[in-house]
Amino acid sequence: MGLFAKFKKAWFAPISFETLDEDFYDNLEESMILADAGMEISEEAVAALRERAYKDMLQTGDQVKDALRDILRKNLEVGDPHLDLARKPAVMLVIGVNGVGKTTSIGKLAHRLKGEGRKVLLCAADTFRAAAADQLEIWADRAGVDIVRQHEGADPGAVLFDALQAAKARNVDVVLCDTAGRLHNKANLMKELAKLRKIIDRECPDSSVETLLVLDATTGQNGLIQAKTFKETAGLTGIILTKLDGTAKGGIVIAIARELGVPVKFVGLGEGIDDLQPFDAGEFLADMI
Ligand SMILES: Nc1nc2c(ncn2[C@@H]2O[C@H](COP(=O)(O)OP(=O)(O)OP(=O)(O)O)[C@@H](O)[C@H]2O)c(=O)[nH]1
Ligand SMILES: [Mg+2]
Repeated sequence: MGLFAKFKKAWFAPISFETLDEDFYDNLEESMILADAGMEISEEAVAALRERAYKDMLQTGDQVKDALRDILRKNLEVGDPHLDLARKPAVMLVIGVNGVGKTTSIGKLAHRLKGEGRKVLLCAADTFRAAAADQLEIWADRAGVDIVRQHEGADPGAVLFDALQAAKARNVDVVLCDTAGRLHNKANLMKELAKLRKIIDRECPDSSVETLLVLDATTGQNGLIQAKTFKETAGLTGIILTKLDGTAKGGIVIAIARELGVPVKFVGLGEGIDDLQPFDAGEFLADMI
């Protein structure tokens, strides 16, 4: 059983792939839309499947499933799903609206990267909310990695600056930077993210840098609208899709890749430290369909 199999529940599970009649195609399209894959993608995929079934004279349910996986996989191939950690200290700027799972994902990621033998440093640049740095510190302890933090209300840029100096001095492999999900308004938030990015470019011009947007899978298509704003202003290199354990709407993975053109790099499948997995399109489709 693959990683995603236990979340399969409401996706294609109730559909029989054995009889290729009108009902089958209608049900398939409907279930894809219900799974949040998006109307356009669902229509296109089903049309493509019809054509493929006819042209290749597909007979068995397994052949049909394989064809559908193949069609959907093309939507998921939108860039390298691996983190770029090549040039040290690699800096991962983790962004997203409040409550999506930024801090938790950083904790999980720190644990994973440390387990791979990397030296990790956390940066508490969410100074807006009281207790945000405390929460990150709890994760630093759990993962057994260092953290750079300041007092509440400190300038996030100053915290990041400190963290980057520490990273260089301590020969750190990767800095994971937590950011605020909410400021006084959205324009402020975007301005702050741009400022953080500038500091990274100035202090670590040769580093690998990723801007990872954290999205909550349970917010479905609404989350996608937020994501577009972040994409336009912050530039994104990857998505961390959290709370996939809490939804039957796994199709959102396909909609994200297609509508944002940014690869999902990790998925959150629970609240525990081990519940973050690298996203693998082949495995996902094998389990879901
Ligand atoms: N079930 C489940 N819960 C998750 C997952 N990721 C995060 N959570 C929960 O979501 C809640 C919010 O997580 P945080 O990490 O605090 O979110 P945040 O984006 O840092 O929030 P702010 O700092 O307020 O902006 C917590 O209760 C987490 O345990 C996941 O993959 N699955
Ligand atoms: Mg947080």
